[in-house]
Parts: sequence; structure tokens; C-alpha cells
Amino acid sequence: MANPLYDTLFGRHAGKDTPFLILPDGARITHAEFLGTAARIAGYLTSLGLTPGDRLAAQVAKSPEALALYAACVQAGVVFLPLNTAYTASEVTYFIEDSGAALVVCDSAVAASLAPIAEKMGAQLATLNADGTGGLMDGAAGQGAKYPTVERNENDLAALLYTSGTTGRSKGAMLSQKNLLSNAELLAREWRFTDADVLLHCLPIFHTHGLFVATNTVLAAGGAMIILPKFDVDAVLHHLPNVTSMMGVPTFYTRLLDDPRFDKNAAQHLRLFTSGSAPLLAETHDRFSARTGHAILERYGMTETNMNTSNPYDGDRRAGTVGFPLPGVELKVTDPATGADLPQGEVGQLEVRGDNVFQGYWQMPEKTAEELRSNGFFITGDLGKIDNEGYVHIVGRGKDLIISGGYNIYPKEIELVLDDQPGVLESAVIGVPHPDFGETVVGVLVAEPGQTPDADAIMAAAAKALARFKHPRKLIVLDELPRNTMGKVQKNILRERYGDLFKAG
Ligand code: MCA
Ligand code: AMP
Repeated sequence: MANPLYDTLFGRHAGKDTPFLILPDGARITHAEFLGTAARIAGYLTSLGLTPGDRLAAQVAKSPEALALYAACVQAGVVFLPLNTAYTASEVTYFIEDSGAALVVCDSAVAASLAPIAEKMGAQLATLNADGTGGLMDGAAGQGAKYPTVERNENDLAALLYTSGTTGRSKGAMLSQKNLLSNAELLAREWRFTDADVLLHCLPIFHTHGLFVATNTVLAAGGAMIILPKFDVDAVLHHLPNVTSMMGVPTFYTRLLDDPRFDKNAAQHLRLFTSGSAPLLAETHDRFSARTGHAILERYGMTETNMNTSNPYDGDRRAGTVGFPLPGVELKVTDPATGADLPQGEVGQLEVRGDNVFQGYWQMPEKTAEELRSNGFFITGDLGKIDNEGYVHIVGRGKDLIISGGYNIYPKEIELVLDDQPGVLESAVIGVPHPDFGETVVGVLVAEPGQTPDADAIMAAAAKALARFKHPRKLIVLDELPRNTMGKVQKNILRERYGDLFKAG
């Protein structure tokens, strides 16, 4: 095939007048219309001088045009780099610089703040607004609805997704066509997606979950999606009767369960609810089953690996587990100190290998070598075990990571900002249980001798540097941080001490 990812997910639907995207107001965009828009955008990208392998950084709201931009990149062989719309200009600056993006696509509202960095890096800039207006679509309108799909092979890069690191420096995970395509086809098969499916899509489209797990899987099956701009309980309840399936992070399901309108009747048309990106509490799984009769299907993945495991479609979807390794994905548990394989049932670090596993970190060979073994196994940083029935359990994280409402937050990135503030000697950022977000961020500070840090000024500095979801929800000042005999901060002690801060009720 000339371009396996484009041909299989998109090109195959050419000429079909079946709906692909259904908007909240009921308007329908057929596969053919969607592909026409994508082709025009691809034509425009080429007219701007973008060539295969160039990176396109997109910080754009969720819209049919934003999805068509992704398809256009695949068709033109351009590497798609989606960015969280919550990122501040200073966060986006890093991604533009690090990726060497040839084109930055953003909302008109932030164009002025990103223009200087784009100019400095020699990148072009185009706008795309939430309503589908902007320079990108103006340019695309002048192009034809047929675009000669650029030839790519399965090892060519399709996407670059940044994932934060324990050092505070984000790493670009290089995902090949094969990485994305193999997972999309696998998930469509495993979760029984067909062209009769309609997915309620309320995830953001700048991460693996909303873009690849949801969108690519529906495309692989030829189904349709109702796309909501974001998760909203009222909107979800309104659209549930018209869909067959829904994918979400645990916060979606706890918020639904908190609403008495969400009952058996509301969920009766669906054949499947899936959950991932963060641990789904067994209690949430059980409450959901009791309320609706549906067992949420929990699966486990990462930006670097796409999806690794899934509870079974047919069979026991076991609460508190992430199911079995997907077909073609090898998963083993190893000793974090030695890397040696551990016997079944023992807790260790999870390592995975398969067509789903990424190609390495963009221009970071040392980081790649640290986490991706030469034999192809990727060290996930998650701690887990495989029980005697083969179910994988995630029991913790070897990496210092907070997951809030499905967003990953690396404490180091926040600590670097806090440590820089006047009056702050040092800091430790921890995640504590939160009834809505699963976990939330708490900053623990130690003051410089004789100084009193100004909490408001610190929060203002954090707001300038970091996306809202990374902001500490509470700052605590201590005389000193607990340390072990090696001098390492004992975050476990802090987590224990402040574990009840946000306890419900
Ligand atoms: C929004 N806020 C957050 C979060 N989201 N704060 C902490 N954690 C968050 N996740 C901020 C808002 O700016 C707002 O701040 C306040 O928190 C509450 O606003 P709210 O209205 O509740 O926000 P929301 O729009 O409802 O967002 C919550 C959400 C959203 C719906 C849970 O975060 C979401 O869609 N999460 C999905 C994340 C996701 O797709 N992850 C996949 C990563 P203020 O009140 O001050 O204005 S991919 C992945 O992890 C792997 C590969 C995998 O396995 O899938
Ligand atoms: P990301 O950096 O966004 O790719 O997030 C990947 C991380 O999310 C994994 O390494 C896990 O720690 C976590 N994760 C994803 N799915 C699950 C799940 N079902 N249960 C527990 N943790 C999960």
C-alpha cells in the first residue's frame, strides 16, 4: 500500500456518504465530506512547502476541522504533533523549539503570543478556531478536494506526542504508522467495533486516548462518532440514547454516577463503556455495574505504547485489573533493580513489546536507551503483577507521576517552577487522592531562612508557567522535608500525611 495508515483508516472510506462525525446539534459530516476537507488541508500544507517528515504542531480546539487536520497530515506524510489546549505559551514554546515544527496551527486568540517563537524557529503559523474558521481553512478552501496521497511506509513517523518526564523535560514519543495502525485494528477487533457503531466522543483529541484509541478505532471499523467539545454531564446524558459506546477516563464515570439521572435506562442503548488513562477504582466499577448493569471495560496503555492490555469483551471484566495483554503485545514483569524476569504473581516493573511500541524519543537517544531495551521491550515505569489467571494488575508507579482527571503531571516540572520563587528554598510536589480527579497536586514548600513565601505570588507564577491542570490545589509550608538517610525526599511520608486533604464529605 502507498500509505498504510491513510489508506486503511481514511482512504478506504472514500466516496462513502455514511456519517463519520455527528455534531452536538445533529449536523452530520459524511466520510466523503470529511476526506474532502482533509484533502484540501493536505493540499494547502503542501502549498506552504511542508514535505513528508516535517512536523506540524497543532494547539487547536476539538472540531471536525481539527480532526481533518490530523487526517491531512497523515495523507501528506507530515508528522502530527497535537498539543493540549490548556498549555501556556511558555509550555508551547518548548514543543515548537524541540520538535523543530515547520508549521504551528493555533487559535487566533493565541496567535500573537506564539508568533514570535514561530518566527524565531523559522516556523510558519496558521490559525484554526473552534468554529472552523481561520487562515488554515481559508487556505484550504482554495485547494482541490482530491490530493495525491503521499507514499509512506509503515515505519515512517505519523505522530509525535510529548509526554512529560521525571526530569521535568518533556520527551517527544515518535509513533510510526505501524504503531498506530496495528493498535487501531486490534482494538476495533477486540472491542467488536463495526460500521454500525456510534461512539460518544467527549475526550480531548490531543492525547492518545481521544485521538488514537477513540478516533482511529472508529475509523478502522468505519463507524461514526458524536463529537462533543468536552465532557459535560448534561450533554452526555442527552446523547447517550443515540450511541452504542463511550470511552472515558475514570472522572467521566464518577461524575456520571454522581448524577441521579444516570440510571439503567440512560445506559441501556450502549453495548460498551471503556475506561483508561488512570486507575478506575474497583468501587467505581462496582457502583457502575450496580447502577447500569454494565461492566466498564478497563484497559491500560501509554503514549509510548498505545494500548497494552484490555479486559475481555466476552468474559469477566475484573474490577481493579487492566485485563490481559492484547494479542501481539508481550508483557512481562521484571525486577526494577536487575531487569530479570519475575515469576507470575510477583510485583515488579511492567515491560512491553510489540508493534504498538514507539520508535523512541525525538532527538533524545540517551533517554530512549534508558527506557527502550535493545531487545524491543519498553520499561513502562508502572509497577504491577500478573495474577494466576493472567489478569494484569497495576499496583503503583516506579515513576514520580501524578494522574489528575486522566492528565499526567510530572512533579519535577512543578517543583522547578516553585523552587524558582522568591523565599522558597526547596519544594516537593505530591499527588493526593481527590474525589473528582482521582489525584490532585499539592505543593510542599520549605522557606528560605527568615522568609515567608507569598502564596498568591507563587500561584500567579505557576499560572503563567504551567497549564491550569498542573497547578497545586494547595500549598503547604514546612520547616523541612522528610528525607531518608541518603538525603532523598520521602514523598511517601508526605502523601500519607496529606492523604486526607481532599477527602469527600
Ligand atoms: C481541567 N482542570 C483540571 C483538569 N481538567 N484540573 C486538574 N485535572 C484535570 N484533569 C481544571 C479546569 O481548568 C478548571 O479550573 C478546573 O480544573 C475544573 O474544571 P472542570 O470544569 O471540572 O474541567 P473539565 O473541563 O470538566 O475537565 C475535567 C475532565 C478533563 C473532563 C476530567 O480533564 C478531561 O477531559 N480529561 C481527560 C484527559 C485525557 O483525555 N487523558 C488521556 C491522556 P478552574 O476551575 O480553576 O477554572 S492519554 C493517556 O493517558 C494514555 C495513553 C491512556 O492510557 O489513555
Ligand atoms: P501517558 O503518559 O498519558 O501516556 O499515561 C500513561 C500512564 O497512565 C501509564 O504509564 C499508567 O501509569 C497510567 N494508566 C493508563 N491507563 C491506566 C489504567 N487503566 N490503570 C492505571 N493506570 C493507567
